[in-house]
Amino acid sequence: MLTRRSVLAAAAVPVFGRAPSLPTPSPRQLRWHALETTAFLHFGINTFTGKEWGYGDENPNLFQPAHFDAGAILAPLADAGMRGVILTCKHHDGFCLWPTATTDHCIRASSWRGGKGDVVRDVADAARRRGLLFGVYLSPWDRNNPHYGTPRYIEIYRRQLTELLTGYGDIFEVWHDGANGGDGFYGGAREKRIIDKRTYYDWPGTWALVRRLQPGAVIFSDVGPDLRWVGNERGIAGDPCWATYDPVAPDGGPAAPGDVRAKESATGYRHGSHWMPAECDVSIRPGWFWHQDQNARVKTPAQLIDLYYQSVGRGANLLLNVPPNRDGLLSAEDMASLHGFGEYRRRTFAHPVPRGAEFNVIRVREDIRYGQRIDEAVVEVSNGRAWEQIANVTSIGPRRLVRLGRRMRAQKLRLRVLKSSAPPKIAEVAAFLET
Ligand code: FUL
Repeated sequence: MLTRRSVLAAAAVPVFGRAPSLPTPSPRQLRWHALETTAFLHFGINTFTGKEWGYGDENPNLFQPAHFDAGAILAPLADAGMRGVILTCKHHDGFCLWPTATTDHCIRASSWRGGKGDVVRDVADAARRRGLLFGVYLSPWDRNNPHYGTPRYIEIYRRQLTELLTGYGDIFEVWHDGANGGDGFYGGAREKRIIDKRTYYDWPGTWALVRRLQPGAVIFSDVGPDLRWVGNERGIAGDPCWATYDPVAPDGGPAAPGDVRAKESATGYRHGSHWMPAECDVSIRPGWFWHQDQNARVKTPAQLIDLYYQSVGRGANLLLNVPPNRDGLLSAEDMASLHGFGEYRRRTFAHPVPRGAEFNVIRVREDIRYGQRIDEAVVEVSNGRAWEQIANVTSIGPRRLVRLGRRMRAQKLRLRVLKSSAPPKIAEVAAFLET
């Protein structure tokens, strides 16, 4: 095996005068890093109206996924290597996919399954059966709720979160998006409500609730506290992509969800003060929700593979949205792409290549329990005495994948660290063959 353990990995390490103190991941962040790829399910009233952002005045009875089967949705996702799934329990339209006590704008008001359906329950249970972790998306913006914009809505939002975080077992991730405020139904008012993104939600209070109810869950938003938005919805991390970061608003002041310098979210800061790695959310289709007329525009396996290298390969995680259709299942086009992506991952990454065999992909990892220590390094190979440089990298962190663009053979492979901010702790240097 051409891996670090058997072959090498040595490094020219700068000498340090004092012990470094770099940000390090929490146990909940470490669990998340190991997942690499997770699935997003955008499913709800929009699936039936054809919209991306529902106004909040939809008739709940439109929700009629006649063949809904959470197990059938999750099987192709798990086969494609997804290790967790996050469901849009409530999108901006305010329609709740579980029988919440907080509003009638929910699944109970649909005749589907006689008003007894609970999509959150079905997905959470099916995830556990498949060995996937389960996470929740709860839109802070609610275009249906009459109280949106007042303090009372914050109480309602927290009650909804409490229902989700206490009634559905272990939650690995809580997702708060940044789209906040604007036109809506708001109980019939049909008006525009603008909120102060920095103060209205009292995010620290909501995050404290999540910590209390689900201490193992990572919290995602534009500003963390555990995971940061990567700054685009194309699924592409910056290069470099540092796990450390300090969110800043466009005006240089304190950032808030929906009010952050997105460009810098992509790269993070080399010497940022928080461990706040990037999550790359992207849809397999042009839209987040399923639309019939987008069936021919599902990303191909090759496009998903490229995204994998541009996200996971740069040390971020990929959150891939695959929206269920009106039947309550994944469409054939999406399943075909997932299958191709999964086959590629198995074929390429199941085993590192043996010594002397051909390879064209390199994977290096730092032991991030000690922080992100390496600033810059080169990958070198040797078939005799001389070492030849085949790649250079900056940020590594949890992982860096390098596609070499040509096949090579080598007896030895090493990572030579050119610059680091503390003595490097290398977890892996391995070679793979993509075909
Ligand atoms: C955004 C939302 O506005 C989109 O509809 C989608 O849910 C995306 C993942 O997050 O903030």
